[in-house]
Amino acid sequence: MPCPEGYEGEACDQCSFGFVMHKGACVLACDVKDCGNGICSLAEDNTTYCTCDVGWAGAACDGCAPGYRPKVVMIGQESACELDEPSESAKNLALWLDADREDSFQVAPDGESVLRWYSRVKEDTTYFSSGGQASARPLRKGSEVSARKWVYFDGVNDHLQRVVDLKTAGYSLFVVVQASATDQVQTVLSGVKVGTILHGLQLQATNLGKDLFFRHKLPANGGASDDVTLANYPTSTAAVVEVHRGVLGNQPVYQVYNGSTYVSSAGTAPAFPEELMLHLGIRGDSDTFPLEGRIGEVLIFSTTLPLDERAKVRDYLKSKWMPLQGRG
Ligand SMILES: [Ca+2]
Repeated sequence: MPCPEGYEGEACDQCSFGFVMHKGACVLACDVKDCGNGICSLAEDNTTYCTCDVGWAGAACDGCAPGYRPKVVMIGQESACELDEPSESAKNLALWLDADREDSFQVAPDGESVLRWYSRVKEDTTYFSSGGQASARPLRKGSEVSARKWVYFDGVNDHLQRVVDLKTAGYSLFVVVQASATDQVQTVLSGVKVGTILHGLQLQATNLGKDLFFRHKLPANGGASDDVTLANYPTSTAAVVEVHRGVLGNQPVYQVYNGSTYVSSAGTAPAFPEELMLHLGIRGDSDTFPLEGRIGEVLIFSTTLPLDERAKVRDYLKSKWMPLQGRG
């Protein structure tokens, strides 16, 4: 007498191929697991697993795969994962550091201290380097803010540097940073023209960790500088910091975004020098004002992004790094 469908063996107590034992019965393999965004697959040993659709991952294909993020959808629409990209402006990226990308890092054998941080910009094989001393290397590790990994600077010598070629009149700069709220000036990012000791660019958390200070200074303008200070910038929580070099009434200006409005400098806002030695976590010409905090992502576009593009990049960074905070 033949066994019922799904059973085999002398006593018909084994499951046939394509069926698995589930709650005492042999059922179709694909009935036992909900592969939300994928298909149920059967392995040689009769176990099942989900083969996820592109962009999805996890045992039940219910999470976004590395390199993808949850797409914001309307109520009633199916959830989706979209490619983890800042926006269509990505083609104008001159620098893209992403702390969450495993393949962007070369770390020491301890598994955490950063030796090299590569840019995600395609065909850019150069990297930020921490130099030789172990005590000067920031650490790449997870945080309580999100499941993603950040690069942590301990406030004592930690820094990364690289020459960045930015022959551009305008740019848009975004940094995801959380500086500790201590009574000291902290350098998030700085740049010096190669071969000089003067600042080309400084981004600092200062004044009890509550203000953000941006300065652009070039040797050519005799030490004068354009300064933009934002009071009460939320450096005690992770923030997206933005600086845009654009034009306002025929005058080049810096625009720094404080979360709701743009604050502009009154100066002449010189462009980047051709080559800039860019430093993360330390002021370029000295070991002073080191950052104690963490950096998630750095984006530099080689053009001044229009307002709608800035908003898209900002939204991308917020959804990626600050999922529990307001999207403002
Ligand atoms: Ca250190």
